[in-house]
Amino acid sequence: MTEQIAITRAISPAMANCELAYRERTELDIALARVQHHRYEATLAKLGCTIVSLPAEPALPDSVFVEDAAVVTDEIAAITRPGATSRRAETASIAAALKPWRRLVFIEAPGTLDGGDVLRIGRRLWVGLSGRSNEVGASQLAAALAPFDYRVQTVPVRGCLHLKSAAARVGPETLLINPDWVDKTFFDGLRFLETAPQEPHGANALYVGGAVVYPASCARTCERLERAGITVHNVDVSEIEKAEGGVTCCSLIFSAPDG
Ligand code: CIR
Repeated sequence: MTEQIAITRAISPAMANCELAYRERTELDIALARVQHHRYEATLAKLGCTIVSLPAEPALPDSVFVEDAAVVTDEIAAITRPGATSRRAETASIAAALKPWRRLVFIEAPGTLDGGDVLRIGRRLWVGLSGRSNEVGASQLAAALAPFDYRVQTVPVRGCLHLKSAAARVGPETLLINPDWVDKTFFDGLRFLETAPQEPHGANALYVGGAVVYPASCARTCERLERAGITVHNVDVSEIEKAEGGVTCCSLIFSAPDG
């Protein structure tokens, strides 16, 4: 089987100063965040990923959320231009980490793009138009992927940070979705599972190694996943959730070339 690489980055000591868009700021326990992040990495390793762990960036509060700094397909790595200006410096070290693996392309001003807004299933790609990613960023990504036969479409999202706050892959062709934040109509041909009404943040799930890494905070939605026959690995990410993060955002997962 093709080796899966997962790039992660240690929690920044400045994480308490993170960006917040829809969540209220509450006290964040950095020591506990580190423990939770290590357990998250251990879960990815158990599911077959080789972890490439980057050192913490003390000056960049949100730098643990490596997903936002790049979009990696089998062919290229698009280094993003994050929507939050405080996050733009995160991309330099991610570009350096991805350079051995992929040809790099760069999203440029006035384009903005956060990886959390990019959902990929096979050769289909959806780009959320959110407070962080704009049409220009989406079309630059589509242009970079044009030679490789992807179908790229934009999707408006409302009420949440990113597209993958509202919908994420939980099976070969299944989406876990909060229909209040994104419309199902954009995802023709897919099967849907809905988040439990009490758990609006429950759509962010990480599909890897044929299983789903899923936050312990969303027990009701978790039951729905298990009832649908999905294997779930629960992780407690309470401190990451306080920074408006979830399980997809703490890693960049891609295939290593064979051989
Ligand atoms: C931010 O607002 O940018 C960070 N505090 C959280 C980013 C989470 N990223 C993600 O879900 N892809």
